[in-house]
Amino acid sequence: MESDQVQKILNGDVLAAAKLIRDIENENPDISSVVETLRTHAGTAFTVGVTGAAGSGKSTLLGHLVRYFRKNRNMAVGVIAVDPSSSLTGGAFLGDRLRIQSEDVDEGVFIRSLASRGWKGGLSKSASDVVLVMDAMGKDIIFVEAVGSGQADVDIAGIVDTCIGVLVPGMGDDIQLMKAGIVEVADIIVVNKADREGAGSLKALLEAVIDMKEQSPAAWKPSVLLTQATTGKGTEELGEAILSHKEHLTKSGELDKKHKKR
Ligand SMILES: Nc1nc2c(ncn2[C@@H]2O[C@H](COP(=O)(O)OP(=O)(O)OP(=O)(O)O)[C@@H](O)[C@H]2O)c(=O)[nH]1
Ligand SMILES: [Mg+2]
Repeated sequence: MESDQVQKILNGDVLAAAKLIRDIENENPDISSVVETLRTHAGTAFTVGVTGAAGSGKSTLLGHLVRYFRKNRNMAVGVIAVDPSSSLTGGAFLGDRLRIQSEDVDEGVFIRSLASRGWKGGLSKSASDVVLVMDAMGKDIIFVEAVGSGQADVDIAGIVDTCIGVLVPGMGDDIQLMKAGIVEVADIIVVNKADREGAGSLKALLEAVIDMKEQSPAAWKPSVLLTQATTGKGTEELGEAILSHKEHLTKSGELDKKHKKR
């Protein structure tokens, strides 16, 4: 039974994976040995967290990133949307909400939404188990979308290889936002809604804050990108920035370390 389920997931079986993910979401204790077995087969996927305030455009950006990595880079893509309030499962509604066009979804794209309300083990435990399932399925790159609220940013950053923080101009006190932790944990900062006033100055401010931090020359310096997710402007550059960060992690040996730790 159990090895059958493991084998199916390793073969990329969507139904078997969906069932296991539902059990992870419900914190069903019976599945821990399946998860542990899968762990021995996983560890090759590159993982990317996308955090930011509600409505900052994370899902719209993800729609473009899925297309970029699937179409331009021919990679198998997984997407996990952590929804703090509601429970959604599969289907067109999920795709709609994730703002991913159906023509961009083929057998190489697997999307799941997780409701995190009431998780006892916390966001990072369940989300990282779901990442593991998608990794075992053979996905090359896995995105985790989560609404950022200080701690959630930090939680997500702890389970992914690259952390993207999404900000938008005109949300009031920019310095407050930065103190909230995005600058601390993000490898790439996106100023989305670049069509709005103040995007350029927010980018400049972020760059100044980053420059003020003391860093060794070999360390990764977070990049700040302007995007307009509604049109897709800047999103290919975002895809390329993710690959640059991946290359940095690979060359410095950090990627190996992160994956071993997991
Ligand atoms: N003007 C403008 N609107 C945008 C841009 N990107 C996204 N939006 C709009 O912002 C709204 C929220 O976009 P989503 O992608 O759902 O944002 P989100 O961060 O995923 O939202 P939650 O998942 O609810 O936290 C939608 O109405 C988008 O059309 C942009 O670059 N410019
Ligand atoms: Mg969203």
